[in-house]
Amino acid sequence: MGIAQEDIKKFEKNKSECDAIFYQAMEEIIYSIAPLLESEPKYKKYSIVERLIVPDRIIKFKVAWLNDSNKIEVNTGYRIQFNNALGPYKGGLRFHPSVNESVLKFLGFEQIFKNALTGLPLGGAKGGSDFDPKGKSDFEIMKFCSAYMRELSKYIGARIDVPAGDIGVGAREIGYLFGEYKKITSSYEGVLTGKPYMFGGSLMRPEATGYGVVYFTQAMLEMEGKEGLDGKVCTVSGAGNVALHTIEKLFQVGALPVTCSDSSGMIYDSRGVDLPLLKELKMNQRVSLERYIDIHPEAKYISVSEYPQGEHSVWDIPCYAAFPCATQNELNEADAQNLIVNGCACLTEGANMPSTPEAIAMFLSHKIPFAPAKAANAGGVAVSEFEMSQNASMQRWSFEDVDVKLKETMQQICKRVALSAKEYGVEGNYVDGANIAGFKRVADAMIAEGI
Ligand code: NDP
Ligand code: 2IT
Repeated sequence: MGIAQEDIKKFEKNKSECDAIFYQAMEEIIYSIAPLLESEPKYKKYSIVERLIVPDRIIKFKVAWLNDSNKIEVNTGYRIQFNNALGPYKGGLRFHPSVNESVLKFLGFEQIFKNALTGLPLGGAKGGSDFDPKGKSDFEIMKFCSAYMRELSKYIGARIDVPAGDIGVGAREIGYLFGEYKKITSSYEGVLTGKPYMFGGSLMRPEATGYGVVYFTQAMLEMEGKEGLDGKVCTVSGAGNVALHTIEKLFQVGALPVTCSDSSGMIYDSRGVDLPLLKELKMNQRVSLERYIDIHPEAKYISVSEYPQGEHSVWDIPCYAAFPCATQNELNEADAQNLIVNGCACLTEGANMPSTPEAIAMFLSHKIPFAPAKAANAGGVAVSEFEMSQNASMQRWSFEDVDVKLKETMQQICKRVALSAKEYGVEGNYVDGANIAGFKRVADAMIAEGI
């Protein structure tokens, strides 16, 4: 029995306790790093895997807040501080009804390796709440954020733990969270990233994840000797921060993004999606994508109720490159099959773990360049670190400066990942390359820091 099988068996007993989504993330890493564990006995000697899969601490608390009808509502808040071997805990906050401990554990675990891949001094964490922002008034969002921060403020700090946005948390929520932190502590510090520019946010943080996704894809296509994105039809899922800025950068590099989606359905517009309209609908009005066809009746809207469970009709559309940018496990084996049959030449994960293990295996077995989330969407957290640097030194960097640094960072990550894959005998496998390179950096720091 090989080292990976042994490790998997050992952790199998945790499966029922920790549950499927965290196990999925953990299993992928353990399989990927098997060659490294074989060749470097120090990682076994220092029990790095056993230590890494358990968060440093899981903070769970009640969030009671007053809605607009003067009724008290109660939600659960979390912050999972996973590992701070490389720097302060860092990672987003997700507000979505599907949030639970296991989802945040998977996200926090992935974040450790993603942050390590950036080469920046960042540990890994994730937090959030089962609070559903949909349909809430601005005042309700404000009251919830204040109540959530009243508890969270006890555990974070500019050099301790620096949260940011994720699903359901953007500049508006970060603004309210920052305001409450400031009131409680009287401290004006870079305790959150993704802040509005007027009080310490970095230029380009809103765009960073999506732009980084496209920069990574360009670097990977070049590395693999494939044609670039110019003139190519692309499919994108999601219609939030990551999806819209991926679409924006795709247009800028001459590609034609033809789809997007939200939790109620998808839009297919063969002329290229109307980005200004999408921004108006999803960022300003916060309404369903269905409204797109009021303005563009010739585009196609397919409601989620129209396609079978587990199938995502975005992936039925032929494309050169596909960009899942909505949520976890949104692209399954059947979707991968559809994409490949229709000639898809490259897949880049904008969301965290959007592809199931079976879908990933299908891409890898067809030798189609596959950019895993922890490498491809690291541009967001990288620019978060740039925001921390600017706050700490009381400086403001220009949009162009941040853009240049982001592009360089994504190119370096791509190189790092490709080299690791080559070194460990899996050339062209960016999934294993990312897991190995990320693990190595964290593991070596853990060994050097003692237990
Ligand atoms: P947003 O909240 O801005 O947007 C999320 C989008 O995905 C919305 O269009 C939403 O639809 C859709 N969506 C969410 N859940 C589901 C679901 N269960 N089924 C179908 N559609 C869904 O979030 P972000 O764009 O910030 O995040 C998207 C992904 O990118 C997440 O996986 C996140 O972890 C990851 N990510 C985000 C980063 C960031 O900087 N923001 C950085 C790195 C990764 P609707 O509009 O109907 O709610
Ligand atoms: O998944 C992610 O990398 C994020 N949600 C962004 C984290 C951050 O701290 O900017």
